[in-house]
Amino acid sequence: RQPHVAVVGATGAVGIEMIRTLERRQFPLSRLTLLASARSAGKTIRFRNEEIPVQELKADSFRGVDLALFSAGSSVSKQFAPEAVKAGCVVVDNSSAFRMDDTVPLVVPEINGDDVRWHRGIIANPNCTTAITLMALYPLHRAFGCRRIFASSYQAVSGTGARAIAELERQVRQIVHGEPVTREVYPHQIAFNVLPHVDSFLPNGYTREEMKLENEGRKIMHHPGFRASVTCVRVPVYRAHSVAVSAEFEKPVSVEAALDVLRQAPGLDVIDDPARCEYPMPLYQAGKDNCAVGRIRKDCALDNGLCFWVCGDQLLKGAALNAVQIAELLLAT
Ligand code: A2P
Ligand code: 11C
Repeated sequence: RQPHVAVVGATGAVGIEMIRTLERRQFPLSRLTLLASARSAGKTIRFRNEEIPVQELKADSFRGVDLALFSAGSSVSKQFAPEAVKAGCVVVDNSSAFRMDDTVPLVVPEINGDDVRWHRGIIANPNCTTAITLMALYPLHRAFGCRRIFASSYQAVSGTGARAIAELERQVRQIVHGEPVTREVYPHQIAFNVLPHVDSFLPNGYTREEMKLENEGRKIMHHPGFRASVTCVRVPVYRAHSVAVSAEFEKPVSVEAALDVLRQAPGLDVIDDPARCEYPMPLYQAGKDNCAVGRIRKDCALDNGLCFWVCGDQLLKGAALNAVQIAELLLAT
């Protein structure tokens, strides 16, 4: 019997991609239930030539549902994922609510797919910047043993959600028409600007988003000693995150050996021909399943160090695609 699948947050930037990804990958499901807030009840979303009505999420929404993909924020996940599990449903949760819970696997299928086996009803999907960075870092870690990284991210507004996409569009229009710029989502104008601020600040001066790379990276790579010093930056890009990484390894590394490793890594393309101005860029990674890595060079300030630049569609590998890949693994195990 094929599973009855629900998408929670079906009208959001990630939810829409989850629905498209289920359709595109011909995920075997018998029925699709779409859930969002009361504001969206009555809207319809097309799936496999059918207009499916969006329903208001309620505690009893999961009766008869086998598998639920959640992407409606942490507070919705905290409140409703346990309800779904009680109803016998397995949850793949894209929020940060359960990622660091020891009873919840945190999975990137290309890295630690076996971890889905020990779930107790909830499996967490990693932070988008973390997932994209690890797609390139993990194969290098396996080959050379990564000690630590220094990284800066360049994160697209769609990471914040549908309202932030609208904010960038509106501000660009306002500036072009010489109108006053209005703000609703970010603390500063995002159009023609960059904000060194993603998520909320912690007592150590980093933001929550910045610390996710170390904390989630340790769990996903099974590497408790991994260290990461990160600056996360919001840029006026609609879609696809980029990360500049300097990584220090236990073993000596060369660009050639790193390229060999990266060319064989699943879910990753190498685009690296600086002489022809070829390197990954978010504009061209948007809409692609694979992440892309380039600008691979020896780090001139670290021993056994490499610098690289990795880009990925954070709504896909950073969220919806990874969640659907986890669901596919669940069906296969
Ligand atoms: P809605 O569109 O009805 O507000 P994004 O990250 O793009 O902002 O999307 C967030 C998603 O989470 C949307 O689908 C949104 O639904 C949904 N959502 C937000 N709050 C709730 C809630 N309290 N209950 C159910 N869904 C919610
Ligand atoms: C952003 N990465 O681009 C964030 C959004 O941990 O799931 C997702 C935050 C998270 O703003």
